[in-house]
Formats: sequence, C-alpha cells, structure tokens
Amino acid sequence: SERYNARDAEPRWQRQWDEQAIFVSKNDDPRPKYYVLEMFPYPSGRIHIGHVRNYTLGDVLARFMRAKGFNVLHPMGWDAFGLPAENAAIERKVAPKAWTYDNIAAMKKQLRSIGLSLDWSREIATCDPSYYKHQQKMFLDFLRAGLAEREKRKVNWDPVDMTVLANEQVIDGRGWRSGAVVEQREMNQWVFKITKYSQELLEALDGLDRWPDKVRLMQRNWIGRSEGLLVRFALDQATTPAGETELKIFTTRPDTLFGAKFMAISADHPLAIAAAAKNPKLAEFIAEIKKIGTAQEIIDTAEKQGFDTGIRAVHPFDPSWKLPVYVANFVLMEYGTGAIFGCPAHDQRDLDFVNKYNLGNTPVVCPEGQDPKTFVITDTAYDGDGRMINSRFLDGMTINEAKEEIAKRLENEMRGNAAVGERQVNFRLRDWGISRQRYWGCPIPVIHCPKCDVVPVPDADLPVKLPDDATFDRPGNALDHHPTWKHVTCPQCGGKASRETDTMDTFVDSSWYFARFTDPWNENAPTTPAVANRMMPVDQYIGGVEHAILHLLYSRFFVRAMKATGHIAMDEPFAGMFTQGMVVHETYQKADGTYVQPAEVKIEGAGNDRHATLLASGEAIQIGAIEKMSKSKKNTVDPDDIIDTYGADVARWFMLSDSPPDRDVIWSDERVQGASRFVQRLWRLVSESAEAGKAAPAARPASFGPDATGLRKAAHGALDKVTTGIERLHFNVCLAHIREFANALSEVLQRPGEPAPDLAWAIREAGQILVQLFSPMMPHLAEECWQVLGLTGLVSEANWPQIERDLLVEDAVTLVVQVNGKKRGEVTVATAAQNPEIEAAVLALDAVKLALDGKPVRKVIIVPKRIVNVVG
Ligand code: ANZ
Ligand code: ZN
Repeated sequence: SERYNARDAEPRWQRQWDEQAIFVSKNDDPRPKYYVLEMFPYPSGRIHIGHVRNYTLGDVLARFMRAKGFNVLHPMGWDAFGLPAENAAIERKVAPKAWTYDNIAAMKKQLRSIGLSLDWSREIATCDPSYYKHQQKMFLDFLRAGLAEREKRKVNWDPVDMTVLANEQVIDGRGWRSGAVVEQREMNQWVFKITKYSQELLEALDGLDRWPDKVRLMQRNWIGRSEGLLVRFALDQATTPAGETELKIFTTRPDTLFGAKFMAISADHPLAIAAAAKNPKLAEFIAEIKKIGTAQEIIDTAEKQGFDTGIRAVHPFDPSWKLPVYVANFVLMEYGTGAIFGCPAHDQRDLDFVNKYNLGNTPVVCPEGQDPKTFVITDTAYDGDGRMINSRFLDGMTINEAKEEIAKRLENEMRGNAAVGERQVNFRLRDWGISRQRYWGCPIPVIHCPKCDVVPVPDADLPVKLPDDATFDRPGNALDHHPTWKHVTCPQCGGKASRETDTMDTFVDSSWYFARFTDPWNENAPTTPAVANRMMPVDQYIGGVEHAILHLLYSRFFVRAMKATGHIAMDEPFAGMFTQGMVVHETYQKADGTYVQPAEVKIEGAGNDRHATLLASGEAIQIGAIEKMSKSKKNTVDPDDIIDTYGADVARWFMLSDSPPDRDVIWSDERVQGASRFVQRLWRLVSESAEAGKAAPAARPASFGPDATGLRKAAHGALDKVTTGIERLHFNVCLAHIREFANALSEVLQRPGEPAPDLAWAIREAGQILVQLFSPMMPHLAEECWQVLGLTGLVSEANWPQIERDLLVEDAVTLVVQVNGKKRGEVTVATAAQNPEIEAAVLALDAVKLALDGKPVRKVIIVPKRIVNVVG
C-alpha cells in the first residue's frame, strides 16, 4: 500500500479540528472538568524543541482525558512582557509591542503545526491591556488589603546607565551593559507581602501530594523556616562607639554558645556603620565587600572575608569572656538581626572564617561513641548529633536539651527591662519586590502627588496603558523619559502629579494567567468567581524545573491574595505538578574547537566506530558531550525542520518514547528516523487489519476461539496498561506497550489464510483499539487511520475504549523442555514469568535432573513461549 503522507495529512486534520472547534471548552459544560496546563511561553520569536516536548506531554493527557469524557480545559497564551522586547527596540529599532506581536503570530503558527488540542478561543497575551487592566485592578485590591506596600529596599544601581539592575544583570559586581561598578542603593520599591503567608505556604506543601517531592523540598528550603533564639550580647563599652550598648543576634544553635569564638555583623548593620565612621580602613573594607551585590548565590560562593572592628562583645554567661566583633561578607542584613555569633567547631562557614583569621575552635558537641578528650576539629565542622562537652552546666546534655536550657535561662535573665534571650521563628522568605524600572511591563497604577502622597488610580481609569510612542535612545526607563505620559493631575486634589513609572515584575503576569483562562472574556473583572471556582485548580500543570521555586511560589501566594480580595475561593492553583526533563543533544566541533550544527555533519558507523564528518568539506568532526540545547553550542534542532521532514507525529512520538518525561531526552536523528519508520509500520498494519476485518460479522460473535481470544487479550491488556500509564504520565512505558501490541497484531495478520469470522472480528476490534491507543500521541496519523478503518467521526472525539476486565486475567504457557537438544518433558508457567523463574522451574524437574546425571548446567537457552533447552 502507499506510504502515509504526513505533510498532506497533518495540516488537513489541523484545519478540520479547527473548523469543528472540537477543542473549545464551554464553561457551561455539565461534565466533570479537567484542567491541563503547560507553562505558557515567552514570545521570543521561535518555538524551541523544549516547548515541543512540554506541550506534547500536556497534549497527550488532554486528549486522553477528553476521550475519558471530561470537559477538558487546555488553553494557551503568551507571557509577553519582559526585557528582550526592549533590547530588540534598542538594537533593531522596532517597537516592543510590534516585536512581541510579530513573534506571537510566528510562534502560534508553529504551535498549530504540532497538532495540539488547544482551546485558542481563550488565548491571552499578558502585554494586552485587556489582560493587564485586571492585574492593575488586583494590585489596587492588594494595596487596600495591605498585601501590597511601598518599602525602602536595597537595589543594584548602575550609575552609568542610571538604572536599577536585576541580580542577574550584575556580573562580577558590574553592570552587564555599562560595565560600571554597581552600587547598592536604597530606593522606594513596591512589594507584595508574601511573607504574611510564610507559614501557610509552608504547611500547605504537605497537601500537594501530586507535586514532585523535589519541588516541594525546594519550596520548603526557599521559605526556610527556622526556630531559634534572639540573644542580646552586651558590648564592652571601652571598645564601642558612643551610644551602642548591645548586639542582638539570631541563632538556631544556642546550644553551641560555649564554643563561640567571634561575633560577625553585616556590612549594613548600624554598628558597622557607626564603627566605620571612625575607621577609614573599615569603611574601605565595607565598600569593597558591598560590590558583590545582593545575589544570594554570589554571597554563598564568595570567599569568606572579615574585618575586626575592635569592638568586643561580652559572653552572656561569663562577664569576663570577650568576643571580637567582625564585619563579615557572609552575614546578611536582611536575615535574622544581621548579626551572629560564630561557633567554628559546628558551622563550616564559621570554621573557614576562624581558620583564615586564626581564631581557633573549641568543640562543644561530641558525637556518641567518641572520646571527648581526643575529639578535635580541623577543617570540617561537625554538625551532627551528640552530647554537650566543654560547656559548663550543659555538659552531658543532648543538643535539644542544651538548646532548651539556654533558651530558658536567657529568657529569664533580664537586662534593663527586656530579657536577654527570646525565642523566635524566622523565615528566609522575603517580601516580593515587584518594582521594575522598565517600559515593557504592566504599569503600576498609582499616582504620586506632592500633596496627597501615593494615590491609587481610580478603578474607572484602568487600564493605565503603556504609551506606544516610547523611545529607547538612552539608558534607563523609557516611561520616565516619555515627554507626557507621567504628567497627570491628581485624582484626589486635582493638582499636578506624576504617574508611577515602575512596572511590575513579569512574574506577576504569570502568577494568575491560569485563573484568567477560566473566563478571559470577562471585561469587568479578573475572574468570574463562580467559573473560576468550578474550573480551578489546574489539575495537571507541566513545566520546567527552573520554575520550581519562584513562579510556583508566587502563584501560590497570588491565589491566596486573590482569595483575600474576593477573586477566587481557593488557596492552591495547581493540584498536580509535573516537571519535565530537558531535550539534550550531542555537540559537534571542528578541529579548531568551533561548534557546528547537527544538520552540517554526517554521522557514520555505530558504537566505537561512530564518527562524524563535515558534509560540506568532508573534514573530520569531533563528536562531543551530550548537552542542553543551546545556541552557543549549536546543538539545537529546529522544530520546523523536523516537522517539515518527518511530520509532527514523528516528533511527538520521539519526544515521548525514549525517556520518562521527567528525565532528559537525548535528541538523535537515528532514533527520529526509527520513529518515522514506526509511523509507516502502523499505517500498514492498520490498513491490513482493515482489510482482514472486512470478513468480520457485524455483530459481536457469541464466543471466541483461542486465536481470537489471544488477540483480544493482547488488545485489552495493552488498553489497560496504556490507560494507567497515561494517568501516571508514564508515557514512555505506554509507548512500549503500544509497540508490543502492534507486534502481536502484526503476528496475527501474517498468519496464512482467511481469518475465521471470530478472529476477523477480533482483528477489527484490535485495529480500532490500536488507533485509539496511539491517538493521544500521534493524533494526525490516528485520524487518517480512523478513516481507513471506516469509522465515523473523528478519533479525537471518540470515547476511550472500554476495557473488558475478564480478558486481563493472567494465563499460562506451556514450554517444551529439552536437555542437550532432546525433549525430556514440558513445563507450564505464567505468561508473564521472567527467565529466572522459568529456569528455576525447569531445573527442578525430575526428568531434567535425571537427564543431566549430575553434570553441571552450562547454559539454559529460552525460546520465548516455546522451548527451554538445558545445556549440560
Ligand atoms: C550560631 C551557630 C552555631 C549557628 C552553629 C549555626 C551553627 P538558618 O537555619 O538558615 O535559619 N545566621 C543568622 N543570621 C544570619 C545572617 N543574617 N547572615 C548569615 N548567617 C546568619 O540559619 C541560622 C543560622 O545562620 C544561625 O545560627 C546563625 O549562625 C546564622 F554551630 O548561630 B548560627
Ligand atoms: Zn493630590
């Protein structure tokens, strides 16, 4: 028969699905809902192969759940604000808006060519005023509810470009564009009060049992709850600037107080500032360490550095014990009190520090079974369990007992009118700074009036639209430069006032789009609560692990804030979360080290013989490591090329086949070709079963013979396994079962002669089940096959086949047993029995033992389902 022609079939089916609007979900659909969502893309200009994987995973589930009878919501939109559009404006002189919408158009075309079952009637772009209008409304609601605030914050300031930089834009302490040394400035910033929900966001993680454990752990660590003690250390007055009397620290290990060797404070601590005023060397040191910026990762990896202020603190349990106070680069002002005591024996950071500055260490916790007299710490701090030593009244206690004892004593000890110690729970989570000094973002809808201070834009004046005529010929915020945009009259007093020129962090845009999808047509409110409450939460969210912390946490906060302001009535946006792996690819390099594209090389041989040459010149190419696809390594493949050459179904099948969806998948042309051959094979197989099925009676036979039953067991077995496989997102396993079932059907079709009527009926049934099983993965091929089978309607609209459970019972096979090629008997085992099990059963047979006559077994050869030959 002729070959399946994807290039012809795919656009044809895509058009048909569109025309019949079969993926459009209606809000008044009475069936139970199922909401599948993949993280929406940033409109960079092109779909990359990672998108194809992400959307294919979601699409398989969406199509499956639709077939199972759910009202599936599977929308798509665009995370359309962000810096690249402004960069394009600077570099290519195109307006951010035009650039963004051009990209959206191009990418939408690409997405359509993948054959995704998306409801485009709900498409949203976050840069559209019809979307951000509602975001502005919610900002104002949050402001009234005390969930948004203006706050002085430290920001990275580029003094040449005169702009605030994100942490990622600070490279080695310099602005990424200007190269100027970045300053830390205090500026008024808008924040969302996510910390109001710290405890709740933490506790609710326990209930998210359809989230990956690793993602929940990352969120837990990010929220970073710790129970500890605030301790007020007295300062030795002789050493201390006037007016400073005490140093308050936060510790989670008060048990280690007798191992303290130093105190350390942040460069921004008031005591550091007071001391620096009198000590130019210290002031210099502080300026130096502040250059590394505010990024936590940089601070964590930077070499520990400190400067002795000369100030001495007094140990709370020994007035004669003085501890030096250092300014240190690893102490953050934003956490705890911005001050610590250092116990080097039990904290690695502190140990590195004392080893650098020769401050010594004294272990105070001794591991069980160690002799305290010989227990010493050199380069590795001990942070495990044990008993207290060298700690006066604590000696012999466990860590927890010691913590409790210290807390009790210091809580009860008063200095002035406050206790020296106070228990405290701290969170690492900070409020979410949403101010960005950028043009291409959602304007923050407030007005600054010299008389009335901050005035919210009245609801009736929303949206505050971005001006279309901004210019990008100088650094900084184009909204700020705009000749007219920010000059307004105050809505309250009618006087001269100016608009806020900060726009919102683009993470705000993506923190509620999933709720907007439930009713994107509502012009008056962000959501229609009755609809949102019915369609939310997202049942299965799918995206990259790179968003495991911020995007998911912000969304979890946002939904809570929306609940507090009446826009939705739930806490958690995503009932199920799945993080997919990356698509990775080999790299190819010329002798001079430059990378070349996969399309430019020819690969020959296999295994150790595998080698590559440059197509153009025949020069040898080095096959390099398998890495994440990136432009710099040139190891990308363009989805358009793949779809052009092989069709979308092949790309989809390949993406699903090789690895579990949460692991990386290695892109390989050889394997893509394998997927392509499989498509043709399925096509032939379905054509042949249509042919053979013609002999089938219209009515279901009253009984089935062994051949028909065998095939029906294979069909329903595959149906059962693929059904549970898709429900668990074990797509690669599903594909293996589909292949196995295709083999079984093919084997039946190759049998000579006309099939009996019951077998013909079973073949027809099998053909139909086969097509339905692969239809979520290869929907175009499936539609085409559906027609070949003479079935009416679209497979995309067909109900998932019913499993006949009585066909699933395990049955047995009987194998001939030979010893050295001579038949000695038979053995009956379960069909599913694995080789070791079969081997054991055979070797236990008396006839086999007898024939072997005490000779050792050299080999057991198993021909599946037929013969076992024991070689002695
Ligand atoms: C003494 C000590 C001894 C500490 C020891 C640890 C181990 P988590 O668990 O993350 O809350 N710390 C407190 N404030 C800090 C700041 N602003 N910048 C840097 N480090 C700070 O960490 C709490 C511990 O981190 C505290 O307990 C403190 O060091 C340090 F064997 O106090 B610890
Ligand atoms: Zn005013």
